[in-house]
Amino acid sequence: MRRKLAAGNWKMNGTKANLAELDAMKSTAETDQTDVLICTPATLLSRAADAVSGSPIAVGGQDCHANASGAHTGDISAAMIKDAGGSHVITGHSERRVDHGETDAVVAAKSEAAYANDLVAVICIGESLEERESGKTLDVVGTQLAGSTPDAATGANTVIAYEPVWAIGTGKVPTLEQIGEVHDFIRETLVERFGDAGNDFRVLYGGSVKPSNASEIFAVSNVDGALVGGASLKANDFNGIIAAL
Ligand code: G2H
Repeated sequence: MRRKLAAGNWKMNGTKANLAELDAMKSTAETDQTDVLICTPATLLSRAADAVSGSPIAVGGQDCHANASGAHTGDISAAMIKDAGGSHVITGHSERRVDHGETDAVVAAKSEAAYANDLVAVICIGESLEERESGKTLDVVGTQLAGSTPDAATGANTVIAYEPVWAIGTGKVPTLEQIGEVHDFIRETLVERFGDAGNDFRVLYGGSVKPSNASEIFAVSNVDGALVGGASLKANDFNGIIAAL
């Protein structure tokens, strides 16, 4: 039985003042007994880890370098995320793939760095609008899933997040049928590659998830939770999503 996961991605948002939002999420996370994760900017991670200490909320990073250390100005390593109190790291978010030219091979290497430091990798995949409209969605998602997921991936060290790029921060949400088609495909592909263990991976949906649409999305087959951007910044919104799980 896969536990549901409500994961927040604060992206490049938040300063110390925003840590109060984490406090306001604690009681919902405790009552609901679902897994809750907030991936903060690196600057807040250590403080966020202190803020959620003793609660069921986990914190994580939004990216890590594939290397352990060295001359990579501005980057952070998986070990640094672990040291700051993180338990997870997002790898291959489409904004990193687009803004920083990250390829599937780079995403896989970053995910391996996560495993080496006892972090769970939240590996993101998803098609662009052009790819969706030209009927290439499953090809693109299948290629990204194969290339970004290391052979060492398991349901314990990896979460897959399906995020159609055209639905991110746009308010546009795929139909439930479209979400179900891709999530079923991801599950089948994981089972083909990893055998029965492919059933252990949680597959999250991401892209304009809000309290008002969370329940119907979570009811779709093979949707094990959500990776939430904008609606994870405010406890009022994110608590509604946690409660919908
Ligand atoms: C997709 C998602 C969080 P939003 O990027 O990863 O963002 O919920 O704002 O569409």
